[in-house]
Amino acid sequence: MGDVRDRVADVWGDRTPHAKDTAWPVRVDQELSVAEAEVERWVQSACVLCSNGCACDIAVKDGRMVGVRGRATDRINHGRLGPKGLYGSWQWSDEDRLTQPLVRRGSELVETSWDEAMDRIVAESKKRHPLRHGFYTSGQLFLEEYYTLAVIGKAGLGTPHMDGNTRLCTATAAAALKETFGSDGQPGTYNDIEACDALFLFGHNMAATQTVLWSRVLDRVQGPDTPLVVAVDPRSTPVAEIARRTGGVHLSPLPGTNQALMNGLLRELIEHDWVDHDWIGRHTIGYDDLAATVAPYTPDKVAEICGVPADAIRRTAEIFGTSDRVLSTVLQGFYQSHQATAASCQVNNLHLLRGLIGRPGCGVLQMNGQPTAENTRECGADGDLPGFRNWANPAHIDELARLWNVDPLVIPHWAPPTHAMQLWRYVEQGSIDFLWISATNPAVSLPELPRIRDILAKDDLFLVVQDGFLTETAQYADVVLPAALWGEKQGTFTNASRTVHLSEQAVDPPGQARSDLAIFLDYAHRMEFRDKDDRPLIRWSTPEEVFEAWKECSRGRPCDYSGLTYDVLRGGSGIPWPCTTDAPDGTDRLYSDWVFPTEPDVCEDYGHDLLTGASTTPDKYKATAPGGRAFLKAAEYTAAPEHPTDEFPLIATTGRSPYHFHTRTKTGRAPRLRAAEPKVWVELSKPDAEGLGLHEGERAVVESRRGQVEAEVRIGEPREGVVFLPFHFGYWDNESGPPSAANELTVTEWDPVSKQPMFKVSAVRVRKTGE
Ligand SMILES: Nc1nc2c(c(=O)[nH]1)N[C@H]1C(S)=C(S)[C@@H](COP(=O)(O)OP(=O)(O)OC[C@H]3O[C@@H](n4cnc5c(=O)[nH]c(N)nc54)[C@H](O)[C@@H]3O)O[C@H]1N2
Ligand SMILES: Nc1nc2c(c(=O)[nH]1)N[C@H]1C(S)=C(S)[C@@H](COP(=O)(O)OP(=O)(O)OC[C@H]3O[C@@H](n4cnc5c(=O)[nH]c(N)nc54)[C@H](O)[C@@H]3O)O[C@H]1N2
Ligand code: SF4
Ligand SMILES: [Mo]
Repeated sequence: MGDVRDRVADVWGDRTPHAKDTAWPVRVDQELSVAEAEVERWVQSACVLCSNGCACDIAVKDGRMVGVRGRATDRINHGRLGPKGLYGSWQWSDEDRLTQPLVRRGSELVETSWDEAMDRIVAESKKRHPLRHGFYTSGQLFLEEYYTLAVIGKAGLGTPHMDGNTRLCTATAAAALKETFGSDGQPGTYNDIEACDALFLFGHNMAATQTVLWSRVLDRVQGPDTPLVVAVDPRSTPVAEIARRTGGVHLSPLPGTNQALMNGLLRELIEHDWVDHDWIGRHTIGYDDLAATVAPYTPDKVAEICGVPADAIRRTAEIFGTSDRVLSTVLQGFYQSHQATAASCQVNNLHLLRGLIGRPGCGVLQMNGQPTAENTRECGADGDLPGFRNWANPAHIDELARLWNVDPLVIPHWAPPTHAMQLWRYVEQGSIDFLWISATNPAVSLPELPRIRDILAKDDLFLVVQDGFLTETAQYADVVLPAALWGEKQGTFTNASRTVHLSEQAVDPPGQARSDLAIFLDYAHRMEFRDKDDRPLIRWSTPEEVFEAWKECSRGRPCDYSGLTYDVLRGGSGIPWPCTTDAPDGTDRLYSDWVFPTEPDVCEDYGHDLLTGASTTPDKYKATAPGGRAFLKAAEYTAAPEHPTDEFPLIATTGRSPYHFHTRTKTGRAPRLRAAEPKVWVELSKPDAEGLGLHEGERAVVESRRGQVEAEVRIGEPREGVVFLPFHFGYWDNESGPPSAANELTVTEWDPVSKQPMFKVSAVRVRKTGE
């Protein structure tokens, strides 16, 4: 079955309803700029415009990408693609692609050769102590690129200052999984959608941000045995609308109050004894402490803190407490807040209280956002060590040292790796003055942009930016490296459901652009990194060779890739890790044996106090004798660091539109998507708009203590007191226009455990433009 409808007007496409516990039907989506008969080759890949990882084939003609088609045989999307996958992955104009390296001469960036650009980088690098180097990478490169970068940073230079924009994105997913289960690793699977009786979305606007996954949910909702849907979001999103339609609940908490709400839900479960005491006795630690912590959070008290009706809290808890199989997803409404890890752990706790884990339909999906964020984490290109190893466990450091044939002391592990918010602080203070940014655009995506621009513009900073386009960030660089993008290079990546896909090279990169892998390898060779025996530290050159090396690094760890090969990944569908000789087809669902990776010699982290972020010492951790049990971790609610005042009476929250991806470097250049949402807007509730005398379509200024944005007014979705702005609109196509980036407004604050910044709460005021 095919579906050729316009996916801008009709984001989720035709319904293919089906019953519970039956397979999601196939529907193949395709978009071509030429007649199908003219396509010369179809090249296997998967979409890199969100964490869903929809498998597709790229159509090629005359050396150019001319379309995409969803792969019917793939376990993730069963043929479907959403608007970004269909139009944003290849339809962008490449007129202004970077095709040659650039170096700064005075105030100008001028074209240069690869040799000169790389020599300049290497000269600056050799001049400096390793600890003056910082690397800020992405959730959008390939596994092979991250692993190479991680080895360069950890065993070549020996700097702890490496993190990804994944800190802004999925750091909390990783943190919440480590705190509860001992290690990162998605417990659930997308297949739980077919099997669940209730679906909870915590701060996740799946309808806009994983549009294909939402089609999968809609096909259950429209079939027989409709699951009850619960949406927790201060805006009335399409998810909230479906929640109401299924007889579920839309809870609309004030931004920043998730932890109070979660404590309230847990208390209700305990009060009604919707608890599997036998199961938690055998498989968890911490019940008494959890019960004591949540005891004061009565429905009335929570109703007051969160601004939601007490009965809605009761009903929500009842749905969780009495449905046979519950699937939960968690994303930025929870992750980008001041109690991010705490609130996300409470979702895990709801499942643990009832033993709803490791069984069909009972998944927890601590979601990813970016397409390859999972790999940043696994490979240790963020503030983690490769293979989910524990930086505080000397045996794990020894394993890496043996694998790389280096002295364990070379691998930085004397303190936790530097998280991105701290990395930027070090650059601000000048202790890091060599910063290499790859595949991310912090001049638009980091909080408090006026501050970030000052940091990027520092005279004593040597800045390398590696991207396909001359982004807002690249304009500050001393050296700009032109990168090959998706379709122009080969590699693998892993989606939010642990499924690994291979993306083949379909076309040549433009001009002299090179893959990120080739660039990192060139740097490693020029730096002459050596192992203990004076052999080159990095002895691979092709993506497949890196993949083979990575398999060894992952062997025996929770994210075990040892049973995978490029050829196996060409077999029709992506495959979920762990994939080993014992599980050659991969593993759909983790923890079906209810043994969690919490043993001290296995776990990725010894954990933290959720309220303060203080680390648990190894000895204290060992004393809890986890024995494969999961942790029920508790925390009180604390108020957000920003709150409405007389001067700034509204809360601004930020997020996404279905048509644009982040700072729009691709989707802003794809004509269909650009036309769908050409410029920034601000959403207000009806009463707030009336109070301010604002009407739909008028222009308004939104101001915080840090900056301002001018935007078009839309009236509708947020709850009263809350305004919403998409963060997509930087300045590359709006250099002389009024400020349009939501991060002009946001604040430099972060969660104490995951260190993920708080993009979802800023105090603002709004006025009509010109008043
Ligand atoms: N179309 C599109 N899809 C994308 C992306 C994109 O840019 N565009 N980016 C991808 C990436 S990297 C990511 S991380 C994901 C993000 O995917 P989501 O997390 O679904 O997206 P957001 O819009 O950032 O935030 C989700 C919701 O959180 C709500 N929210 C705000 N504050 C609070 C709060 O205090 N509590 C609660 N409960 N909810 C709150 C917002 O109203 C919003 O609807 O999307 C991925 N998919
Ligand atoms: N206010 C607010 N701010 C936010 C968020 C929010 O919800 N609200 N969400 C945060 C989240 S979750 C995220 S993930 C970040 C995203 O923030 P960014 O990572 O800054 O956003 P992107 O626009 O995706 O930037 C990726 C860059 O990589 C380039 N690129 C793409 N592919 C490749 C490649 O293969 N190689 C190289 N070298 N470059 C490539 C693209 O051209 C683009 O410039 O934003 C964060 N910022
Ligand atoms: S849901 Fe995500 S991965 Fe799938 S087509 Fe859309 S953007 Fe691409
Ligand atoms: Mo993200």
